[in-house]
Amino acid sequence: MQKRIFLRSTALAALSLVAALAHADNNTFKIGLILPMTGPFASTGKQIEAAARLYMAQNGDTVAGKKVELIVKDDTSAPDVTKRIAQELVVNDKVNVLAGFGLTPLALATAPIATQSKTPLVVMAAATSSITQASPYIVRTSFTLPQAAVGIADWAPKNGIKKVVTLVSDYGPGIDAEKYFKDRFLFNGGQVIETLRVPMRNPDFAPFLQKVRDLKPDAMFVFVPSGAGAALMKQFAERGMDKAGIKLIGTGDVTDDDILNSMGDVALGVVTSHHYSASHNSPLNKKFVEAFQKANNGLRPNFMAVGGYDGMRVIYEAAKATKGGSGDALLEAMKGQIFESPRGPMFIDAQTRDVVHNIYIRKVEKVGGQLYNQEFDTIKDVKDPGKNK
Ligand code: VNL
Repeated sequence: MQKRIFLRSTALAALSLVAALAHADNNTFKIGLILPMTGPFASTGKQIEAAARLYMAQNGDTVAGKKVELIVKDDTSAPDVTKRIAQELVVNDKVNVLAGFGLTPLALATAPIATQSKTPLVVMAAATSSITQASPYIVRTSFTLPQAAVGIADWAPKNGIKKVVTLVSDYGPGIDAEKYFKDRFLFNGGQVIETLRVPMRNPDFAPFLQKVRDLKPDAMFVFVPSGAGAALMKQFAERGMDKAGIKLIGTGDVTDDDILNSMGDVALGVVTSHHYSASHNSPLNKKFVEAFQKANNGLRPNFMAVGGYDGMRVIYEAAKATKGGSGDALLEAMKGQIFESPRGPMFIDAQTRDVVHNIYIRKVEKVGGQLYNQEFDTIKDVKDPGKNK
């Protein structure tokens, strides 16, 4: 009798231990953050990781009573690696959500994993319009190139720029930028006299810039991915393009806040359109920039950081609403979120799962001895024009 009771109680203890372990697992909310942490796009990974950690430091590492676990993985910006890591995170780590995605090809390669496993995937960086259509589980907190490109295409012809040569990185976001800039600029009465595409990786801009110089447009419209702007600016100056009276315009990727201050005076006066500037004039942004710099040795946050920070906000709020849920419930709770970002007001369009936000026209100016993209005009609540086809 005594023995039976003893056996029963040990069995019960063992069971509750198993339950406790399962519960422990059930008590974590896992975010798999896949980023290029090494290689030519490492600045994007560094900015987003720093922003995600800042968000957690400010908002705590528990949601709905669950411990938030951030698992950061380096995909070296190779699509097959991104996809493999995503699969491991889903199968082995059982993450609630996948996030990051520094480049378009990395997001596109991973989209099928999100669909098959019904795992929400938050794109914090990549910006080709079509990405959100690659899986119904994709939500985007970065931006789209069509959103950014039409702003400058409206501004330029009203400001003496009638003849333009475009120069873009030859892959998804560059092709979007070229198309949406050109269509809108032509519609506005402008002329695009040449469209040039440079390789995405390690481009040598020199022969392209020479061509632009020979064509003598009023301006050169540029899209290069975050990080590549410094090399382009340097060669632009070396060829004396600015002295030859050729203006530089583009989406804000080229005057990326991460590297802008090191570009020197050649960047002064460059006008771009984009969704985020570190000098965006709002109390929330001032707090964000200050806290980010304090936590990262003075590093200035760029638009990648803001995509990561807002992505964490979308994940945290969805986790709260679903008590640490996953799959379709978590995805549904991401759709339609509306909030103030350091960039300004934004929301996640429930139909397209894509970001809607203001696009600002900005000019590079010196403020307190430092170069900033100073916003001087606002186009409100811009939806991705790529979704209206
Ligand atoms: C992409 C778009 C990447 C814009 C970027 O920087 C960027 C992309 C790395 O979709 O690949 O500034």
